[in-house]
Amino acid sequence: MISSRFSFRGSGPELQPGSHHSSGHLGHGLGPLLLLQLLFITLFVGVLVAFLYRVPKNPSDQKQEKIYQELNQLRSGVDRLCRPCPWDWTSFQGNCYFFSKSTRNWTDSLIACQEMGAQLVIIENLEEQKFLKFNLPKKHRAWIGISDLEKEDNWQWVNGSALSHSFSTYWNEGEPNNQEDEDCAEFKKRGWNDEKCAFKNFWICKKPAVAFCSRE
Ligand SMILES: *[C@@H]1O[C@H](CO)[C@@H](O)[C@H](O)[C@H]1NC(C)=O
Ligand SMILES: *[C@@H]1O[C@H](CO)[C@@H](O)[C@H](O)[C@H]1NC(C)=O
Ligand SMILES: [Ca+2]
Ligand SMILES: [Ca+2]
Repeated sequence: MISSRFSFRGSGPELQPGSHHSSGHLGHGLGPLLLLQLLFITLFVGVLVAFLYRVPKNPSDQKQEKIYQELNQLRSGVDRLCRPCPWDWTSFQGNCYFFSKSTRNWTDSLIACQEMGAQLVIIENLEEQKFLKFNLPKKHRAWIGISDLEKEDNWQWVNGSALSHSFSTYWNEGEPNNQEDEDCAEFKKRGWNDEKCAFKNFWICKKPAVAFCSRE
């Protein structure tokens, strides 16, 4: 009688009618049966707990996977929309360069760059010098951000820094010659030249690339 309280219908051969006969002597007959049932219950609960413990992990893994995928989609979307440089500008080593298609005198070129949130180009190293040489349109000469307007033969970048002596090789042969008073520097494929600042020339602007989408 007691055993039937713990039993599950059809859960095993132990519940055969024969086993009821042994319910006469409580102490001996029920012992192994009850133990077996408890063992099954424990096992069942154990498996259930293990299963329940596992199940919530899967949806959260899937959720993470989904978030990860959405993040990737978002990122590629940003990459498609995000350009390190504006249209018509060329990107090089974290900066953007604008090669003008019209001409202005040096002062107006300086202003044109400022109006685009940039600077008349300051050349920092040989790689940049080579980049400009390669990218300057054929037959163009272009203003760069250096002049000796303040003091003759004292070449100064537009941010106030003096021209480093190591850059003397960037001048074309025989330049700067200050022929009839030339105080503004122009970039030519063969090397820099000092030119009259009133001369209408092409020009080159430079500004930092947009940092968060600068990987290319
Ligand atoms: C001017 O620009 C150059 C190149 O970016 C930089 O090395 C230098 O420190 C700047 N000078 C000043 C005074 O900001
Ligand atoms: C540059 O051109 C502007 C007009 O476009 C003029 O007002 C200015 O005086 C010129 N500057 C020089 C240095 O020639
Ligand atoms: Ca000069
Ligand atoms: Ca010259």
